Amino acid sequence: MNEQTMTPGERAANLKGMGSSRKRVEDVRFTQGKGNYVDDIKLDGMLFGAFVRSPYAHARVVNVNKEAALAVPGVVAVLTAEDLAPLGLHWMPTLAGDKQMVLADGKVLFQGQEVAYVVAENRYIAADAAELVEVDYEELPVLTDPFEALKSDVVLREDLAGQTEGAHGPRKHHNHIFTWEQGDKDATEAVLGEADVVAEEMVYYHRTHPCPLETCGCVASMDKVTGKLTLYGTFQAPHAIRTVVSLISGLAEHNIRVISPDIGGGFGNKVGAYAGYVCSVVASIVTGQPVKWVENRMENLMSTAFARDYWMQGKIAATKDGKITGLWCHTTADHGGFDACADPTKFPAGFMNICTGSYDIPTAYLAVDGVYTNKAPGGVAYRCSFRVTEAAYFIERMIEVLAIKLNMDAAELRRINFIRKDQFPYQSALGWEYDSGDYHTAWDKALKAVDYEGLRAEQAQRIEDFKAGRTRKLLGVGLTHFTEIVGAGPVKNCDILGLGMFDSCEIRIHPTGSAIARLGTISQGQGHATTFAQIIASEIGLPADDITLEEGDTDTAPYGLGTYGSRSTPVAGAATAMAARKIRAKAQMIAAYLLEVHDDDVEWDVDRFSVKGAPERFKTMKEIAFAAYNQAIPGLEPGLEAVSYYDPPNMTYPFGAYICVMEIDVDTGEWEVRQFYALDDCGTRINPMIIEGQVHGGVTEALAIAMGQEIAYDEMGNVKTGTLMDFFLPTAWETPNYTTDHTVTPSPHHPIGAKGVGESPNVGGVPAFSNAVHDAFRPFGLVQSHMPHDHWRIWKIANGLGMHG
Ligand code: MCN
Ligand code: CUM
Repeated sequence: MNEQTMTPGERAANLKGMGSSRKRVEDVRFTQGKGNYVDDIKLDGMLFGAFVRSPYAHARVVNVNKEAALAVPGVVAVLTAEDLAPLGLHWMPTLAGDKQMVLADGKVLFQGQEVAYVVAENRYIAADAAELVEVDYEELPVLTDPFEALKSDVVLREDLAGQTEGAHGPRKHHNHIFTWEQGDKDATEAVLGEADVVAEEMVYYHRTHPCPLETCGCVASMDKVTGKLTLYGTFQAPHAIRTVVSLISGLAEHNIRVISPDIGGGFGNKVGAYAGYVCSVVASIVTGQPVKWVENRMENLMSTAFARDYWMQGKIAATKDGKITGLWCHTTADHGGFDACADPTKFPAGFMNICTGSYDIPTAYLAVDGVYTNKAPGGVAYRCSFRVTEAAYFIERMIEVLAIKLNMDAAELRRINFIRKDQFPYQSALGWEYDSGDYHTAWDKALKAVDYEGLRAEQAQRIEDFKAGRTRKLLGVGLTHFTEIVGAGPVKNCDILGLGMFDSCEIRIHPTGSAIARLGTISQGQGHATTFAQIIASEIGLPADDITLEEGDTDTAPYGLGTYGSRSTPVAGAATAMAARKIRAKAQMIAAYLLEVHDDDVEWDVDRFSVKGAPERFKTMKEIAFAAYNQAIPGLEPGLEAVSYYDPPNMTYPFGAYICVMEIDVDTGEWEVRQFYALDDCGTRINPMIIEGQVHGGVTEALAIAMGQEIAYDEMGNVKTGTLMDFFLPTAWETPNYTTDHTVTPSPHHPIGAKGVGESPNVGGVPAFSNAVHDAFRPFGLVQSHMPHDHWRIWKIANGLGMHG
């Protein structure tokens, strides 16, 4: 085959562009142990930092005695708040407009809080010496329940005493952080008052943790000769970290280089700024040596970015035929000791106001109260799309509860309330403009795929058999239709610490027709090096295999806001397409010049420009690239590169229909997922295999959350699930088979029509699993029970319903 005889289809296949299940290029390194993670970084003279952490959830720190620790050979320094105070670094600003102690300043607010930082020649010495730091604590009353906290006289945040205004408006109580309201309260209450039917329920989405395989860590290296600080770390937003470090340390931003090397899973855990980063930077500046800090598993589970912990009180109103007329939600949000949620500035409860879900609900009201408790800070993490997980769980539970009240089939109730295809773009009652969707098509496809009618018939038979004593197993059918909102976001609405949430891509074509692209995002396992090269391949006709992709080095990558909120494809993916199009536009001029025709007389054809009407006369992109470096048009600057900073006009709204079929043993509480069907619509699909992988991973995390995983506290504020002995992390053994499927509804405003997908499976998966448990017990009177549905809790449901004789 040569360039003359190959068909356009063959040439396109050669590119491995959009739509091809190109194998992940990064896996060659990862599967051969050639990944380069933070802990692989070893610099000359590198020291190691370890924290002394509080065993108490709430206590005054009366005294810290460093002497015994400092006497250990190999210990270089022990830092406390007193050492950081003169630098103004004993507290740091949080992404949510609050501030957080870097090292305990007079008191501690959660178990595992950082009290002192020991720097030593190696990790072992640092850990041993940390044990020798003597801290005198005076215990204080502990508040782990947000409802109690709002009534208690105990003041958690003494530093805020007397402050009636927070970063997001008035504070109602000394343990209250903010109230966030959306929608029309009066109108919603009026609708609820007049409705035929109102269902009311408290939906709790428990506290959990992303628990990536690689914990958080960094290496700070201050070069006192050049004045340059290099900070390697597990950062999901390297540029934002550089700016934050500059603002809080006073170092000039050009003297800071932040590098995110390979990251072993982030899942939102690695968005925030942690005490470990600040202490490592300070320690490196003080000692003049590089300092590494890497959390162990317990530290990771106890102290960095938890997820959820939302108490959602809901009321949903409908006509007697099941047409929903209104939705009301009041959420009590447990933020722990500091408000360190990583939300866009104007959204203290993230995008919780997507809680009208996939439904055409004319009137709605949402209020969220953020509350301080004696738990770890964080709160936006774990494939969450900024609280969309909570919102989807809430509405998908409320739909089920309403179906019970109406004595209706829950699939039919959804169908009659879906936003119709012709209603897009759709303005929701809580303020969003859904860009596109086709929910009915997806829903019908899903129900048909699992033989929904057949399942209901089987379930009816099962109930009969159960009642007749022929079986002890129930069958549950868990339905979910979710709508995601990803791609933060329009700069006019979305910023983090004043940094607009655009993203970027810079592409350089080399003379021989290969290329390097650099983005403002950073992969943590999502396969960006594979997929973004595919976008470029399709846009400019160079094979994806000839395109290197680089992310995560702030000295070389264009400024971007990073990877979370499934924003890379919606925002940086758009920037990639736009930068590629700039290159193509210049290539068109060069091609026309070389072919001696007018610019308008050439047309794009997969990997080349050819003369209109004379396809045998063409210049391939490879030829054009070379020409750009020596005989480009007189007067036109040489080279072939472009950069795009993309500010999306709107978010993208992926959606999906998930169905879980579950068997439950009422005597043991054991469950078994018999079938899990996941239909995702993420618009134009760049790499179907990677999408499938994202769905498998996300549904498995959803299984974990719904069926067992939690960060539980006792009344003393002790973390009861701080190790992988008691924090459920599914392995291949517990993971069921999944069937994936799709429809394609392109985003109308995205250059290639793509929507994000990374978080969809968690948004849709959790309600599907939970609804399956509820559905199994629905015929026996269960309306609502809280996750996680572990064996013990399921057994208790059965027991409470009198099923144990
Ligand atoms: N993709 C595609 N076609 C689409 C949409 C996406 O082929 N229409 C591809 C993308 O090009 C990318 C992957 O799917 O390779 C995920 O893309 P996207 O949905 O844009 O999400 P991000 O790249 O921004 O990743 C963030 C998202 C989040 S927020 C969490 S949390 C999460 C998730 O990704 N963390 C992960 N998936 C993860 N997967 C791994 N392995 N590790 C994590 O830490
Ligand atoms: Cu919310 S977890 Mo992801 O956005 O990194």
